[in-house]
Amino acid sequence: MQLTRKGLWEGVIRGYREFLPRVNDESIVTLKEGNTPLIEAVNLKDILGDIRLLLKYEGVNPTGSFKDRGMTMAVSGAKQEGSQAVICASTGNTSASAAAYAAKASMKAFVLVPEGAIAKGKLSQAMMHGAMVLEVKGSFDEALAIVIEITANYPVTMVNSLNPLRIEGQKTAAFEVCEHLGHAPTYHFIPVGNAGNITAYWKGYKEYRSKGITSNLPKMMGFQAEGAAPIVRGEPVTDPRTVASAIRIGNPASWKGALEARDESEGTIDMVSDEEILEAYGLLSSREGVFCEPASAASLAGVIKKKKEDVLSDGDTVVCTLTGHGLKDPDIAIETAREPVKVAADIDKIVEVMGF
Ligand code: AN7
Repeated sequence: MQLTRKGLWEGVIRGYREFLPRVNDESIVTLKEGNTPLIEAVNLKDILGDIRLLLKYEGVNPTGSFKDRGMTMAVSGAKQEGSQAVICASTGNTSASAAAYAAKASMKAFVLVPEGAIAKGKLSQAMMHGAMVLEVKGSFDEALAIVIEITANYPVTMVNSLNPLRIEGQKTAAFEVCEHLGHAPTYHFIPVGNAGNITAYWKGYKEYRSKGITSNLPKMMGFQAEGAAPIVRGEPVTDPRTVASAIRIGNPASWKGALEARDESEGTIDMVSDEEILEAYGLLSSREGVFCEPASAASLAGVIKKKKEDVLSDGDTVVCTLTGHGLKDPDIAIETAREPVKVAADIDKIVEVMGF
């Protein structure tokens, strides 16, 4: 038998070249992001009835979140322009991704994170990839405002989702969903923080339809955390609070994009409580074997809420984006899951605890 390279995935830029702004081959910076699984949920029928639920598991990207799809584009674009440094503000995942792609590109990375407010996994990534990590005594929103001003005045490329290349890369997740299903879903549920991702998915779905690759569009269903729900409330939140630190954002940069996605798709932007988020987070890991971080579970919490409100019907195809891996935030996992049983190194005691 002959070994063959057929079907090997080369990352989103090479995988979706004809749908993306041009990047010279020598400028492509990739860690082979994208091509993530769409996993059918099978053990939630008691809660969701006969809706068909599929989980777009973005936690398996190279740095453990969907940000890698956008970061390959943003860092490649920066390299193509001859830039030598990138900068972002972040609730964690963007900083981890920027740090990794900058390392791969031999560029400097500066990441501004709210002090003490990002999950350990993410902080460890940014540190290990060699970024300069600036812990700002302030919120994500304040850090982003500073980054915007720095990039206007100094030779450093912004890789937050205000950089349009980020949105371009992230729209490829919608392409993959359509390819897996053979069409667009009925509903697409997604957590909303800075609102770049909902903007990107909607762009992707619209592009596949306008090119005749698909013939339908989903309703876009964005979910914020109750304590950090500026779009739902219609005004910025100055002190956003939620257990889901990734989406602890009070003044989203892509606010307008989220409203367009909602209105054009006849969807909704709604909110879920921390309790609902943590319940969904536990269900995904304990029943479906899919470990995502708390912010990601806002999407399933949204599905459960809309099922209770009778918005969803049997037979609907519903996709949830699970934006980041559960290992990003081990502290919340250990705080919320069942505690390990401490036991002596004694077989009789152990089998007794096991219930035999
Ligand atoms: C796991 O890393 O904003 O609505 O700075 O990490 O596109 O912002 C992260 C956002 C959802 C929200 N789920 O996406 C950052 C950052 C996870 C996230 C979101 C984020 P957007």
